[in-house]
Amino acid sequence: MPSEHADTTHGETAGEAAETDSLALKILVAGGFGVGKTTLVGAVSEIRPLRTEELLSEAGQSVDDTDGVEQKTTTTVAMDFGRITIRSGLSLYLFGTPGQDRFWFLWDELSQGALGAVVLADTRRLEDCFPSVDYFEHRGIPFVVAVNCFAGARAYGEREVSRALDLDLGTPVVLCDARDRDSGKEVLIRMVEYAGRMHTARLLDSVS
Ligand SMILES: Nc1nc2c(ncn2[C@@H]2O[C@H](COP(=O)(O)OP(=O)(O)OP(=O)(O)O)[C@@H](O)[C@H]2O)c(=O)[nH]1
Ligand SMILES: [Mg+2]
Repeated sequence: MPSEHADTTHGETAGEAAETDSLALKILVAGGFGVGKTTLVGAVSEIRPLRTEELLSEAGQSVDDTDGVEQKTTTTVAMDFGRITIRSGLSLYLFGTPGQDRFWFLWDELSQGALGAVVLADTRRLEDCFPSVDYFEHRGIPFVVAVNCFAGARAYGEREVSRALDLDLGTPVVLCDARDRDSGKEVLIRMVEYAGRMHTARLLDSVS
């Protein structure tokens, strides 16, 4: 669940207290290997992002498919962590997942308490994000699909991507550049708005 910090002290009026209230939401940044998760968290984070990169080794060459990201020399082995303030009183704690199948065991731990997720996709290998899409769908965690538009990749529209991934109607697809702060922030705002709507709808369903 999202954590809420009400930094109120004795003697404050309700108005003053409201101004100092702050909400921190946990968001996952997921997707296949080398799709730009670490890049996105680093681009938007206002603190120095925590990274857990290790060099890609020769031993891993057969499983680490760097087609399209040939300049990639490292991979995330635990998680990325960053923080962004969306507006006064609302910040997001970003947790980037490791992209390789051998680190799946970390996902359940990472997704604990997450409001929602961003699934990054690369249209040159869209199938790599199927496991992430399945993971969040099965657990009922709201997510948006953010297509990281690599140079040289054919441009697909949001509808085409949605159809190719067989997404539930309403699951947002956003085009982005993971290296660009404003673009990444836009994705996160869409994610928070969507997750807010989903969680509210579920709450209303549960009391009706
Ligand atoms: N051209 C281009 N390159 C990008 C973009 N985003 C990331 N890259 C490059 O693609 C490579 C992969 O980026 P990462 O951010 O490490 O990908 P990742 O999803 O964290 O990778 P893993 O943690 O190993 O799964 C890096 O070499 C980036 O510089 C992009 O939008 N355009
Ligand atoms: Mg990474």
